[in-house]
Amino acid sequence: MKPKKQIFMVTTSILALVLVAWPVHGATIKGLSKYEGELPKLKPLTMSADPICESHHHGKEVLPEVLVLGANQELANVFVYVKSGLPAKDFPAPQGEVVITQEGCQYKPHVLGVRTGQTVKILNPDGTLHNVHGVSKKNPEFNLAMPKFRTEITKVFDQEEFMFPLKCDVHPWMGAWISVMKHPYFATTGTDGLYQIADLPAGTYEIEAWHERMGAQTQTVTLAEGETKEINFNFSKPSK
Ligand SMILES: [Cu+2]
Repeated sequence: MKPKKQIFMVTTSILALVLVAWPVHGATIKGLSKYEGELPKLKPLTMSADPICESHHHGKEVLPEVLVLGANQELANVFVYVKSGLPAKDFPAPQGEVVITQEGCQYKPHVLGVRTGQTVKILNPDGTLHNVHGVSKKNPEFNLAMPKFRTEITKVFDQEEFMFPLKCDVHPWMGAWISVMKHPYFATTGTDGLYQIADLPAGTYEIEAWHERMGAQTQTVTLAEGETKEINFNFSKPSK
């Protein structure tokens, strides 16, 4: 092999190696949601209408999920997502399935995002009758009885639809919120109040944070390739 050709081949190989080892990194937004203001007194749920539900909690007090806080008023169940600014294209198909379980006659998770076309598995390990009622508008409304022997059903939502309620017609305290998303850029805060949305292409985005009782708020962010920015959200009780 001629030395010139050899040098060319070595250079090309090094270049290829660099490209493989140094892929284009997506941008990330992350942050914290907190609750500000006076803490309302939440009334514990009464599950005595169904002794099976009650028995799952072994006498422990169960609070409603309308306001779930961490030790320092970190706010859980805030759904953070990219509201606008994404390129108009189809995003990669969702990986795996989403599981909603009915545990101690409460939905877990309480607030969630799923992708259009993604399989949603709804479980009933409670050993009692639940009725899964999705009050969706863009997707067909559904109402499915889950007697104790019916421990699993699956649903797929074809239409993008923001936050519709899921409720149980047997146990009026049961409720969850589902958002059907056409893109993967969303996250729900836990009791640490934290969220993270990764792998975003560079761009300017409108980011919305939604809470079932305290409404939605938006912030605009511009992200360069590979950049990480922090966006925090403070929520307080609506004035009326
Ligand atoms: Cu139920």
